[in-house]
Amino acid sequence: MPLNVNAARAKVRAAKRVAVLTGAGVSAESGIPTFRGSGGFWSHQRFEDLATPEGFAKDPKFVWEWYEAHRRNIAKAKPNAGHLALAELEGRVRWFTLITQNVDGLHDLAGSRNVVKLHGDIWVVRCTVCGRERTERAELTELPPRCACGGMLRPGVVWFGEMLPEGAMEAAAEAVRAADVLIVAGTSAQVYPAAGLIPLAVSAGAVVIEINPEETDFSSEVTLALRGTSAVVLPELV
Ligand code: BJW
Ligand code: ZN
Repeated sequence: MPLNVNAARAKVRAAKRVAVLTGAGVSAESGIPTFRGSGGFWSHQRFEDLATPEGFAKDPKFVWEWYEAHRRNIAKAKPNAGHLALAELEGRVRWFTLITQNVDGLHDLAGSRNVVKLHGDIWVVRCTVCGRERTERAELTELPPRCACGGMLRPGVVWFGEMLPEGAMEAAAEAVRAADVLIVAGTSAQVYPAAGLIPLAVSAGAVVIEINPEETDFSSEVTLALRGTSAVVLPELV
């Protein structure tokens, strides 16, 4: 086993407070594509059309068709060894917060409990007129779907230019500021404010452990960079 994993394991073992920041890469081995990079959604789709309120306003049916296909793919996916390792780690550390940018719900399915969802939840739908929200896992046949009030529903996710769910960023920042160790797994760390949690941890003096097969903009700032996939490295770490 590489030396870095041993060093990282010692840091995690010594930590009283652990925070974790995850991104799309942790679900890649469950069969859910990432956003950026080759094979990512946005290598063949314009994010402006699919992940902005302007794109949705212009063509809600197109956006919903994409999201419904994405929802069906996620519905088939199972948590992988990386998700399971994080749930196991939570059981061993008294003070643990899992901050995720993912909307797929796989951390919940793996058994993680204290989860802060920065970018919403793909299983939630919200009315664009009355604001009511509900969990909806069933296949949506009529697209775009409608609320009981007649208003159009939208996916309960956060698009570019939109505010994060109330309190989510505050809870995430508080967890990171207090953490002895921050594990950053499977994110390109290009989307803010989530990516800002990494320099926040560095400046607060936390040990930052990055798990990613590729380098990121923050690789040179982290304490330990573990180059590998999360379904392999996270179980080794935990
Ligand atoms: C593996 C692996 C394996 C592969 N194992 N790893 C300039 C400066 C600062 C901010 C801004 C700016 N200009 C604009 C902004 C704001 C904007 C922003 O950050 N833009 C940047 C692009 C610059 N942010 C926002 O708008 C946010 N809101 C906000 O700031 O509100 C305040 C405000 C309002 C109005 C104006 C200004 C400010 C909201 C951001 C919402 C992001 N939403 C999305 C879509 C969600 C819906 C959905 O899922 O469909 O969230 S975008 C997309 O990116 C998704 C992800 O959560 C997010 C992050 O992506 P992630 O997870 O990092 O995935 P990838 O694909 O990028 O990377 C995968 C990584 O995994 C790679 O590194 C691989 O190597 C790795 N990997 N296999 C481990 N097996
Ligand atoms: Zn409504």
